Amino acid sequence: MIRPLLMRLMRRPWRFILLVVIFGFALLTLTRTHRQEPPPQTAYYKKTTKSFFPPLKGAPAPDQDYCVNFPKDQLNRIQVVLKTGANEKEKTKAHLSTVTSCISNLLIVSDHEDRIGDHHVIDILAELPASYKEKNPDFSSYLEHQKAHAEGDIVDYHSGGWKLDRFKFLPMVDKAYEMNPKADWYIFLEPDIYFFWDTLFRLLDQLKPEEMHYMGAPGPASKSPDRNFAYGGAGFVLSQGLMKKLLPPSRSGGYEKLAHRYEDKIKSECCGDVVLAHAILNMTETKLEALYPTFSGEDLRQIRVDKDRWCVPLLSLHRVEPDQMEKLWRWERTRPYNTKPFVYSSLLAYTHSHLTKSPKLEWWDNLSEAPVPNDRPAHRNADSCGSECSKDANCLQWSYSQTVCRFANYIKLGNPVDEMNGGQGEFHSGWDLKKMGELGFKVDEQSDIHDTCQEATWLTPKVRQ
Ligand SMILES: *[C@@H]1O[C@H](CO)[C@@H](O)[C@H](O)[C@H]1NC(C)=O
Ligand SMILES: CC(=O)N[C@H]1CO[C@H](CO)[C@@H](O)[C@@H]1O
Repeated sequence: MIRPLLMRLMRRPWRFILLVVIFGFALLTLTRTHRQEPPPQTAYYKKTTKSFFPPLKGAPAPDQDYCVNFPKDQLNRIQVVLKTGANEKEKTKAHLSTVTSCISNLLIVSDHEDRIGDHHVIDILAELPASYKEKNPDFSSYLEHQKAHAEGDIVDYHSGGWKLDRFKFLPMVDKAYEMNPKADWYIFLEPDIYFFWDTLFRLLDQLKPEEMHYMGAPGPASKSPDRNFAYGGAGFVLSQGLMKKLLPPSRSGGYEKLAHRYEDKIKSECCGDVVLAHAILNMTETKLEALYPTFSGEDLRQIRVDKDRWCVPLLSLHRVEPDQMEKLWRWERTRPYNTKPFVYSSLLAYTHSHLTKSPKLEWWDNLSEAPVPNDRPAHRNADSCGSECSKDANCLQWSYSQTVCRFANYIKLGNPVDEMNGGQGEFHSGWDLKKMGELGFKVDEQSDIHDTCQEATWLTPKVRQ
């Protein structure tokens, strides 16, 4: 077939040339149009990642070391910083015995110097130039505290503590770099943040530390109308490449500190995380790579699991109380193990374990929001509300109280309701197990819930222009 064709072409070379020209032209236009239309950026991508910190196998012993399989070699690459305050001692202790218990090179910064167990807590405000504290009412509680401390008294910050919080951010970043200038990644946490280390390592493993990275959840609009900053309450991550540019060497040795450079800015701004974002943009021209809801900043009762988030890796939770911190840590370390990343729907096995017994709870408000239209039979009683929810394609959970039936297209845990309920009577909540099952939520023979998602969908960072 081919041979005679070739011979015919050889006999009439102009045909051959024409063919090549046409083919070449077609190829050129094809690549042209390809270059003109870059593929649209998708919100999610799929990527196989390896497990770094698998839970323990088998039943835990009473004196179990939950750090046994923590990847210690990763500690050479990361510098974790815990920012706390004198009035957060209980939370800090809980954090140090759970989430940060495996971080042997942890840096703890606070508004006063302290010892907690084996840990030295640094008074990071002591690093600030004297000019910060002069004629600055925000520092009056700090100065009183220091004076009392020097005289051997123990005093609480009471209400003054939160005013000082914003002043910790810049010297905290300065200190982290000064203490460990070679780390690939700098991770900043607060004592009520729960952090899933396995998710962090799987995320960092996909990135190059020498590139510029400033990652976290965008802050709430109430703090700054331009939400282009990483909200402190969700935790945030800076790369080696970024730190190098953020803190250039100074002529007199050491680094040009942020706390000096942005003193005026921090005095006039509301919040430390907002000013840090400003400093990062000003020094490195890097904007926040928003990875919400992987960095979530939400708490256990309010966190929303829905179709879109079902397979999104979960990295941080916020406002986790000390007792919850301990319970969740124990659960995470001993849950049935699979090699997949921890995603939003994995959390349901913890928050919604009651569903292995019943799809309903009494005296419970699951934070369903959308009231069903008035004329529906759903409002007759709790059972009707539940059965109407199962007929609605979008309804994943419902609540019934005071003759009002509400649906939601998400799954939340919510709160217990006082049985007296202000004399307002019954409060029921229910979840639609059939639709949750279709999404991947299943209870096995051992009444365990696991492996809810087949393949993780990682978030593409959102960067505001
Ligand atoms: C950083 O801030 C300084 C002082 O406000 C300003 O002069 C400089 O142009 C800024 N640089 C960038 C890159 O925005
Ligand atoms: C405790 C709580 O947050 N309850 C809420 C439950 O949901 C209803 C409807 O949205 C709200 O009105 C309640 O405040």
